[in-house]
Amino acid sequence: MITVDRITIEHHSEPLGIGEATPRLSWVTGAETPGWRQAAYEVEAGGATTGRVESTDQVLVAWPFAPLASRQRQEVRVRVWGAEGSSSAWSAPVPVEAGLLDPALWTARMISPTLPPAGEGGEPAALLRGEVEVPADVVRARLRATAHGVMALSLNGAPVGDDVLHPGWTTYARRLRYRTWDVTEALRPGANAIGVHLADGWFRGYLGFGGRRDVYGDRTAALVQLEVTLADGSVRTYGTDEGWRSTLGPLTRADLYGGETYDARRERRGWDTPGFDDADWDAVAVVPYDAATLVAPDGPPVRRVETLTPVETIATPSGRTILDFGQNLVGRLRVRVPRAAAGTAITLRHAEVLEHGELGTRPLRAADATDEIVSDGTAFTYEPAFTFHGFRYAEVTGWPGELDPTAFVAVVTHTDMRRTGTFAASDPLLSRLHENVVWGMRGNFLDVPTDCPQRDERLGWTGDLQVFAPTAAYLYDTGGMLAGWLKDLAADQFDDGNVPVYVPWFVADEKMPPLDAEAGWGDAATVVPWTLYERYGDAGVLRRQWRSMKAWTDRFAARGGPELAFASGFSFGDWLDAAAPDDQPWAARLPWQPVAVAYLAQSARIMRDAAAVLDEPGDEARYEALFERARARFRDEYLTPSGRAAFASQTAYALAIRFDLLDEAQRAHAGELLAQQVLADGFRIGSGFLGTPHVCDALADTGNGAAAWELLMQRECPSWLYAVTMGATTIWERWNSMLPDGSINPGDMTSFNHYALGAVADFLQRRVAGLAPAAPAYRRIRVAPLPSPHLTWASTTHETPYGSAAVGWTLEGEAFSLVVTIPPSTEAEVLLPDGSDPVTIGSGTHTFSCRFLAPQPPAPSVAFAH
Ligand code: RAM
Repeated sequence: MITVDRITIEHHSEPLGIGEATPRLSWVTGAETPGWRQAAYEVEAGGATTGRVESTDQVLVAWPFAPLASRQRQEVRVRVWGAEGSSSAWSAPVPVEAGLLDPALWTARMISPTLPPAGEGGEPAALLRGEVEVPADVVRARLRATAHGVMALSLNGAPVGDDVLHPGWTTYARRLRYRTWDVTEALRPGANAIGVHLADGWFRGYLGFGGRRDVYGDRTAALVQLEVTLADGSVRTYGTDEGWRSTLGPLTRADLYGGETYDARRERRGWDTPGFDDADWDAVAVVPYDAATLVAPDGPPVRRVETLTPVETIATPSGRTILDFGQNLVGRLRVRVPRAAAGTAITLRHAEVLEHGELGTRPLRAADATDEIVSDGTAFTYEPAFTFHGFRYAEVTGWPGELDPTAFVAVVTHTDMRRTGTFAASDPLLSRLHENVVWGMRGNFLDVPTDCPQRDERLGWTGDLQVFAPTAAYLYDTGGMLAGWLKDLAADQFDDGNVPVYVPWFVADEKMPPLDAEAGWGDAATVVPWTLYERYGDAGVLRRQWRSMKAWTDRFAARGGPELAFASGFSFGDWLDAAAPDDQPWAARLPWQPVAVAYLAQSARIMRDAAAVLDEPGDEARYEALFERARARFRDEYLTPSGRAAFASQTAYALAIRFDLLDEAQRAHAGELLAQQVLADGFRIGSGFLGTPHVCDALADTGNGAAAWELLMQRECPSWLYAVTMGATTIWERWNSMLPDGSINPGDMTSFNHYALGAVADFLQRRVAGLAPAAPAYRRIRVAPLPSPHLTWASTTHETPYGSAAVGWTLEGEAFSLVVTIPPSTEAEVLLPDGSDPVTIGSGTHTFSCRFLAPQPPAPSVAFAH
């Protein structure tokens, strides 16, 4: 039986109110027949059909019909035929509905509340309300909204949607995101009340590491439009306007970094229901906005994704009470507050680690991460609305009576992406390392891919994502979220082509020196789109980013100067190399100039290949030439003719090997020297953010996998497993964020939740277990596992754009066996670790076995010294 199981519209999980008039379509086919391939398809939508199309395409297929009009809704269904004549039934229909594709359709006005001046420690949140009269014959109702700030919406007393911190963080001046919700069921004939709870968020709250507020403006505002379709097909719109009213709500303080103060005594019961008396509320001010900047989402919203309960209640040496949730996470606490005298204040402080048995808040720097709850005398449940904390531990003070840990849950909050990848292995530390990477991603994919989620920073550092994107794209479906972030990157790009070191960009600290084209950071402009192409087959993202990609690469090359000498200035370089002093994270073993030349070569190579995909022969030739120039520079300046690095370091060899800077003989020798370097470093990490993700691959690619294994399984600091042995449940910013004696690294930049060094997970998935893309979207897969006597088994799964793939192997003595499953319409090349010829397989499950003689880890060699 052939089935069409999952139709997706662009990268949308819920294609309601989308911004594309011609969204691309993808579908997954199910077929029991081994080796099944799609040979033809038919798509039907809104009464139109493509007829039978002879094509194997099923990922991001161009919209085959007339463009959707604003608000137009259609149901899409697909059927397919196999090469051997088999066919599927029609798939279940999937509705797709366009949002407002024409800015003129926005008739609502942007309104700003009138609020008392800020209290101590941050601004309060506002309530805004308006009422509308709707006719009885409404057949469809849509609410669209956005804000300067962050908002929660309600209609007739019930929440609208389950988004958290809407509209998230984009380059607001150019891209302000709105969302569309179906409110048909919640609307009633006659009077309806719309409520908006509005706080500062990224727009106006504390942002970055320089103590800045009001980054995007000094007043919050909301834009809400209700559109109802009547039985006769006519549409009426209502929305925020000067008739709305505002007041101060129960949140007397609400800030992303600082936390919230909730005063239950200030609740305005019934405020978002019709007929509420708002006579003592204030008028609102209409503020200007540009409807042309409003954009529909590319990815899913932020939601509450999971809850965790405390695993332990700790009494600290100083007599405080701390709840341990057993996992460093991002979100906030939901608290069942018992009855207490009105005015009783409960304080919740959050931190990632304990130090000397007490809450370790120093790494949070100026982020207070403190929530306060003030009782009104009743029992109620409270969860902050407009803040998030990175924490494992919460200190509770002021609790009425004996603390009841069952009154607390931690609500894990992040962009609600579909999970697509897993990895596990027989060594529990390695499995935990992988799990830590997953948690690190979850904590830092809260609308924007950030470096860290806890301190006064939480920025979309481009370098961090540049190294982590392949891992991210495997673990979760990031196709929509990252495509959206790349639009912000392009929108924030400077006129000279330079890419900001974080996106969305603003000046976080006036004292920060201006940064020139930053190797490894700005390269997110090329690497991330290329990763989305490679992993999801999204050539459209290359086309859309093409100008941005070119502008970056050209600017980066220009910084190098005619000789590509990168003669002056500062650069982050191989950031946070374990050898760098705690207060000089840029002082890596390898100077930044060779890193820059290598990364320039990599971007040029990506540009050459992307130009070929986009059929831009002029650019292809131009970037091939740039690649050759960068390669020549690297070889002339930083390499001996035999392939020895001038600045011997793991990063130098790893980048040279991975970025294709060597000829064949040099490459073999460089691989050997890298293995020797790793040995000389005591099988410990000898690299930073930019080098580390490439070291194991460079070893494995040159036949030195045994050295990669020693590095991977190392437990002494610096190593990946060191943090795991220290009880880490996320990836740290520094190799030694926590020192072996349990004290926190004294540097003022010490996060316990930073995904950059977790980029090694891509190696675990793609190489250790062995599931790699050999053609865009995994249409062709490469299965080349890297077994080791360190493990008796490893396995990985990935939901590819074509369907589920899985690789698992076992090793008992010398007996290696492998099970590979790949989805319909794909094929895989399987390379067994005995070095036998590759085998090509089609869809279905296949088993293999062979004898595996484990190579020895490197031993000291004279060749290294001479
Ligand atoms: C710090 C963080 C971040 C990194 C920058 C350069 O803010 O470590 O991850 O990208 O520095």
